[in-house]
Amino acid sequence: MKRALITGITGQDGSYLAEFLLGKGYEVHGIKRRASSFNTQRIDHIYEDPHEPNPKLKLHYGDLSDSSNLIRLMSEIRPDEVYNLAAQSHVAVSFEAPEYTADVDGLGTLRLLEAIRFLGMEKTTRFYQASTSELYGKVLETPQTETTPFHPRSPYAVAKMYAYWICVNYREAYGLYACNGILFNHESPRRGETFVTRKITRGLANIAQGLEDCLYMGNISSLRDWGHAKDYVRMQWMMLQQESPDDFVIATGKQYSVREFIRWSAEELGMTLEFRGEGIEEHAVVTDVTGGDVPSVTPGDVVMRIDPQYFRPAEVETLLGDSSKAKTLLGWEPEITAREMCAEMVASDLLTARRHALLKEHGYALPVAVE
Ligand code: NDP
Ligand code: GDR
Repeated sequence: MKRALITGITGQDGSYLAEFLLGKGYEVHGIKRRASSFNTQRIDHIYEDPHEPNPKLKLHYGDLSDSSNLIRLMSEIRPDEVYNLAAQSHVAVSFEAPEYTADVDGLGTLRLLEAIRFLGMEKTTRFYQASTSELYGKVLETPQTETTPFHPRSPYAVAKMYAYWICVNYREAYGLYACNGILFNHESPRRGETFVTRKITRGLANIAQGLEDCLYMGNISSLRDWGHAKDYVRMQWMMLQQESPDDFVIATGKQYSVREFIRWSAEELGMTLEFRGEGIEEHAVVTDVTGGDVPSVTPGDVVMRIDPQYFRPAEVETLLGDSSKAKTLLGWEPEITAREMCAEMVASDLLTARRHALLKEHGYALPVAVE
């Protein structure tokens, strides 16, 4: 039985990857952070009582900023495969907390690689690094491939660039089996609530159910290549099954604007939107309501406005990936389109919003968190 260690197991990708590896018969170990409240919601459904004999999923407290913790866990677990998914992964937040982001996203990767080397496991342990399309930043070539030059545009991207190169370096210097997956944006109903797609699907579902009035957005002209997290974690595993390590771009090859994603989400709920005005005056007006899922919205309502607080000091305006290498060498292709994913996310957030609305109607509602 193979043993895997996932850092960031409580995040979006970590939860899907854990499910995937358990399905393949792996023993899965995950690092979770100590928090003042429970932070395992995304993996509670696969959690196994440690008192049961031979649980296949084991969680350990740890943090990528703590070398001694990582060395101890690595020596106790002795994993065949390490998936380094843990990160301060929010680009906008990295401008607010650049030093922390550099420590966790950049040096955290080095700490894991050093733990493997220090324990003499460089010939037995394979390493996956969650690299990112943010490395391309101010894009120098479209579409972006494994050979497109990097130009990072945020403290997050700069930290991830260090992580990318330290993986390449440990592969070249010590023969470590280390791969970079240069993943473009991928989403799902488990996406963190402050990333743009989830903010939109959750916000509009809440508006439809009368729990919020208006969605406040940043740069909605931004273009992204959005895939589904389930498709992308499959590729993370595939990368570590090759004979020799390599780096791969993972993308769908299709690009849409944030504005388009807002329009799709509204359509899924039965609302037709018209975007009016320009720049920070731009707003979305409901022109038609056709579905039965929007009891609280009527034509003429403004459901989206621009708030400059969500603009970034430096923006990545456009990203579009070419994953031909992954298709040719590994036979990987995405199965879920961005529009299908949007529909799945809206359906999931609408269910939650309906539950909330029902509680509100009966006087039991808790406040709905918004960003
Ligand atoms: P999430 O933000 O959903 O998950 C991040 C995970 O890292 C969480 O489990 C979080 O724990 C954990 N974490 C954060 N800081 C630390 C720390 N100091 N020590 C240990 N664990 C920590 O990210 P995703 O699942 O979306 O992404 C996974 C990885 O892939 C990240 O590295 C991200 O940067 C990268 N990536 C993501 C893309 C995407 O579109 N989703 C695209 C390209 C790359 P907690 O739950 O406690 O917060
Ligand atoms: P990104 O994802 O920065 O690409 O990083 P995010 O969803 O945060 O932003 C995508 C684009 O939407 C614009 N935008 C807004 N973004 C947020 N979060 N909130 C808003 O209100 C808003 N309005 C407009 C952004 O400016 C941006 O252009 C994600 C993360 O998962 C990274 O960890 C990962 O490396 C990259 O994807 C690939």
